[in-house]
Amino acid sequence: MKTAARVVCLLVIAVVVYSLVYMSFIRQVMDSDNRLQRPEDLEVLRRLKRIEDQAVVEQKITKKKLYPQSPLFRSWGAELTEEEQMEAERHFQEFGYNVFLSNRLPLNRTIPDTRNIRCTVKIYPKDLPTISVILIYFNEALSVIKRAIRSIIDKTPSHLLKEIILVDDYSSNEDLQLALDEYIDLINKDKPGLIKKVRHKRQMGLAKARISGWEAAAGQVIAILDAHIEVHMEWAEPLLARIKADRTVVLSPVFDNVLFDTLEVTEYIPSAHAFDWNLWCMYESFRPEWFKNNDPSVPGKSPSIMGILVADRQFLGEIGVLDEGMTIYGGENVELAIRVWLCGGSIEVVPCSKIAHIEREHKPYSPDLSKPMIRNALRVAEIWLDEYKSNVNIAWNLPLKNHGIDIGDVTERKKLHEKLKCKPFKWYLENVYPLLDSWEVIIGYGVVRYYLIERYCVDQGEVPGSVPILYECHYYDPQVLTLHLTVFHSIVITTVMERSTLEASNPTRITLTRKFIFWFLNTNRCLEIGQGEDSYYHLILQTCTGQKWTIQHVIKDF
Ligand SMILES: *[C@@H]1O[C@H](CO)[C@@H](O)[C@H](O)[C@H]1NC(C)=O
Ligand SMILES: [Mn+2]
Repeated sequence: MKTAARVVCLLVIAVVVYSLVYMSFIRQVMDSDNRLQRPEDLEVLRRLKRIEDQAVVEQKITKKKLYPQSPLFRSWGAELTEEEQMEAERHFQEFGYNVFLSNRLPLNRTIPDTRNIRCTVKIYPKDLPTISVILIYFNEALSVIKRAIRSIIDKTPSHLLKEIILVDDYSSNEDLQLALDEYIDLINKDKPGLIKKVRHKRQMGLAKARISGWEAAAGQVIAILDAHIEVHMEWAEPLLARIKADRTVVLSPVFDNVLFDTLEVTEYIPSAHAFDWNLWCMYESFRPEWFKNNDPSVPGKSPSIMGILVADRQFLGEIGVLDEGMTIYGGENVELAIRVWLCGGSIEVVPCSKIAHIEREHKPYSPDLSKPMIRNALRVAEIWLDEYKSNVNIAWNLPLKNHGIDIGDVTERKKLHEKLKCKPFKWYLENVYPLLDSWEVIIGYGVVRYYLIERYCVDQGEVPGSVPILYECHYYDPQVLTLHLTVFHSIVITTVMERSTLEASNPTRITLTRKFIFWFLNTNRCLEIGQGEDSYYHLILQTCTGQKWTIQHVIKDF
């Protein structure tokens, strides 16, 4: 009773105090408002405003925007002189991010701690394995590489940081030689041998460059990173602790995005890494088991890895590091991921380990990357995908046989497959990545053309919305379709890029809806074209009149 009274009393006092403070605050505001209402003040304000407007006009005259179309200046750089704008734009064209700004920011700039609160209170053991950090680059801006080095040194416990290995995949910009070497010498004077440099005399491509970094490393754990990154505080400890507990896990930290123009760090929420049948990577939700933990700081299993990877150095060697036969760019990360899972390891994303990573606005110097992508994907398919390998052909709209693309010699990698007694790919699909549709129901793919007027194709239509339309054939992605035979004896057409959701093929919905065309074979309704009221031809579903479509590649008769 007494306690209750005291509580009530305290509350009353609190309310009174609060009201007093509040009232006095209100009064002050009102006072100042009143004061501003005086006519002489208003006149002063008006004059000030006029001067300000004048200044703005003058600024607009002197700070002319030289590159109104450039993405670099969309939300940055309004105060730059013309000379500065020219310099900034030139660097931007060359590197795809804001080098001008990077050159002016401190190498040890502070970045916001974006980790989950639970990460910040974790305590890690002192005796963790040592780490070699490998930075791979090709024509990176000097200040960006220096900042990566600085952040790694500042934010990795020095007794754990074995070395930093710079792998220069035959860059052509000159300051990556002498000027970078000077910076390296400066650091190595304090910490002899901390920074090593491997410079290739011709371009090796991503896979071989990474392998060369692995070969040069001596730490118990290796981290292979891009050079346009900054690590967050305590980035290494959660990775090293996890590998200490299980040497067969291959890990990825979580990337935050560093905006290419303002270089501000924006937080990315941890999620798993995955890929489509064209072996292009993407984010994917963690598995339900992870969500059951109800703890966003615990590592989550992941079907794949985006590229940045952290692993036990020897274990990575035992399972074959990376495939040397992969050229230039693309697919090497998926190859590693599938191999790790099938041959005795697993992959995890570690939410407490964060790395800020610049996403370039454009990739400089890169010719069309789809050629090496396709070649590498076919190579991965041949070595690892067993009976599912034709899905890669479908995804890239290549014929199933005789695609005519040289995938290099795969005998060594196939031997490795046998030697390691790796599981079949079906196991991976069932246990690791069930969200990847196995495409077993696909009966045809490619461009779908109207039989009479061959320049008309079925097209995905506008996105979002994806109501299929009739359109002039152009053979690009929105017209590369897959035809799925459903259990309802209907055919579902989707574009290759869309993940097909077959449960959507409700047999009562005989309409053209969103991404799908339901094409019923045994209800005597067909996908046809008909003249609309606007006198143009449109896709329609109607009682079959004998119109036909030709499908570029047919897998099974139907
Ligand atoms: C960055 O480095 C400078 C010079 O070494 C130092 O004075 C400053 O305190 C550092 N800033 C941070 C945020 O560590
Ligand atoms: Mn990158």
